[in-house]
Amino acid sequence: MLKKPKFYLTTPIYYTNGLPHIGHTYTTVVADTIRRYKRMRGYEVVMTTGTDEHGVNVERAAKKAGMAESEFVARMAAAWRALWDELGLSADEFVRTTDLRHVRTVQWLFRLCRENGYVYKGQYTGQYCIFDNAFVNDAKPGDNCPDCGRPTETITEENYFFKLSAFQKPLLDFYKKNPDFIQPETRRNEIVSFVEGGLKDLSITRTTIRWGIPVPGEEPHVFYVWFDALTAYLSAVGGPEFERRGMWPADLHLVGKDIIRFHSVYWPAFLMAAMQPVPKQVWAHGWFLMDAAKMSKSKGNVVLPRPIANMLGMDALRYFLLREVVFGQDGNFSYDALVTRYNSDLANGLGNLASRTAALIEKNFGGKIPKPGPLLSPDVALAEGASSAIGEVLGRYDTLDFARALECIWSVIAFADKYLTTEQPWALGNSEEEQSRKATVLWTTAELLRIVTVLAHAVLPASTEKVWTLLGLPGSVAAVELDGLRWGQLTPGKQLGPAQTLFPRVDKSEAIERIEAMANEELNPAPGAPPAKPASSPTSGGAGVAAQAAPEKIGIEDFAKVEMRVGQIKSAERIVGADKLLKLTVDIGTEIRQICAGIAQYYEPEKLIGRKVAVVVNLAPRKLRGVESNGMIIAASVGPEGRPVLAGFPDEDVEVGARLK
Ligand code: ME8
Repeated sequence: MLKKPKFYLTTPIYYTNGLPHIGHTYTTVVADTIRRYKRMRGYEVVMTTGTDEHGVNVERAAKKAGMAESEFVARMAAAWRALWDELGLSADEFVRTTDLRHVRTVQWLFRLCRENGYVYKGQYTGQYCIFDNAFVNDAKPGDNCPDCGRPTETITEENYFFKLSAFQKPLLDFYKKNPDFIQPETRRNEIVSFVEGGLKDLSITRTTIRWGIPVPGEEPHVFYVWFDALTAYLSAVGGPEFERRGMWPADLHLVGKDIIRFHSVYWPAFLMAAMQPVPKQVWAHGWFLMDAAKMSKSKGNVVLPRPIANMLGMDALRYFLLREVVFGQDGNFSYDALVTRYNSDLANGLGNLASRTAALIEKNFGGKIPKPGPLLSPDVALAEGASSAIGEVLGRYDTLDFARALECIWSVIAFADKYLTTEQPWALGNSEEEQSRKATVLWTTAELLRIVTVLAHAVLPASTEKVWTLLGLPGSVAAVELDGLRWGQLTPGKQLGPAQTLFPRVDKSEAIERIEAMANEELNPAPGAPPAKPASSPTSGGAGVAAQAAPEKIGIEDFAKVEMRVGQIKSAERIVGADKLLKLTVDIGTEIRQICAGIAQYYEPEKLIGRKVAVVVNLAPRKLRGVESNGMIIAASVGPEGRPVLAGFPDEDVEVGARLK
């Protein structure tokens, strides 16, 4: 048997001073999609992710958490890993920069660079950004970091330096010989002109940091974060003995545009200095922005993956991330766009086509794939459309143009919807001729569905397996070889599989409110609360709500934690795009608060002005549909639809700000 070609790809090794948000999830989803795709193209694939655990930030975070660094990073790494597992994104290799295999690799690489004359000892004074773990070139004391905007610190220390300056020409020659090394083109141009501008030597060790990999025999020197972190890609697949595993050099490093320079300048230079093979490609994608700004926990605009996966299923998030933004460019994340795409493309698109086709085959052919009769021109057109989509979609995946690959697949789905609507198999009678026509139309639709399922699998791994089962096809869709995919391979006579829940439609406002509530809970957990657990999602057959635990009794001290006061509504207005929410300003005696309340369908904003209400005033602020809500108005939930009725004080003239006990 022929040996499979290998493909080794990586995500960045993420910092452990926070937990994954949608940006990290994006890179990891892309890597996972490529991995699945390449496997279906016959490659032996290894995907690596991991955690970057050294440096001064971690020292500080561990101190703040009252833990030893090793314990802190072990917990964080476990949390990252657990989340990737939960989201179906576990890599083949998870490398931690505190792993022994990694420590050995860094020390080995350093020794080679030194033996080859590319390392020397020197003094370094510079402005250092402790948040980005990097000296800020050309910054003066008092300057802020150009990347994160925070103040830099002046640091002088003895360092080992790497002779990056010696690699200007080798790097430029390398870029010229390997024009695809840096992608996309715009990033390549940026890097080429950066290197043409001259390269300064780089300090690669620190003596001011304790928490790092020691430079053997040179303590207190520890490795500087980039020499350490980048090497993790090599540690993951054998380190010094990489030849045995046969995966190095990496075929693809996927990164965000923020770290392209480290990957396309430093990393190949380190490897060239050590005379080791350099990676084949670095691909830098753009940012996912929230409200047009980079996400950060302190700005309160972080989007978390788990609540979305719980509400809509992970496939919906994968689809959205890859479909919404052209790979390489920046994009805006909005819950509105996410749920709109879910309903239109997944529920009404793929989900509807699959269940409609299966139901028609069930009803007309006892659930057996029918044998097609003579083909008419609409059938041929559909077959041709699907066949040419195969080539186009594979070409798009090959260039990581996921948005256009999906666009093409979904245009085929739309074609099939139209075909069914025009051919109307449900309107055909039982004569032999009409039965035969019905069989042709339904076989054609089922065959198209099979092709679409195979093509979309890398992006929608869970739901395409369900469609595969629904169509009664053998084995797993993941095992299909894309190179052998052709129109006409669906065998008639096979029985369909059991019905599947694919993408139930959701009410947009409700879905967004639930996602936001889960995200708020995850970002501001109640003290002592257990970590967030996956709830049932509509795609797992439940109603999308976590099962309610039996109510527990609480002591008066628990009740006393909730501070409720009489408030008076000063203004009320609707929120564009949120049918259920009103934005209120409420006087609570000591201050005026902005509070969002889910009462818009039952209360006219104008009639609320002046009304006295009960307000929970010590609830952590949260954002609802992007609007800050600082407190909660108490209302009864009445009837099966949960109509809100505001709690109030009609009999007595109570003072604004009075406490409820
Ligand atoms: O930089 N949009 O780790 P990191 C898109 N440890 N992608 C985003 C994003 C956003 N808003 N935010 C983060 C580090 N990312 C180093 C890497 S590698 C040897 C060492 C993704 O935790 C994107 O891939 O800050 C970005 O490059 C990476 O997360 C940064 O992760």
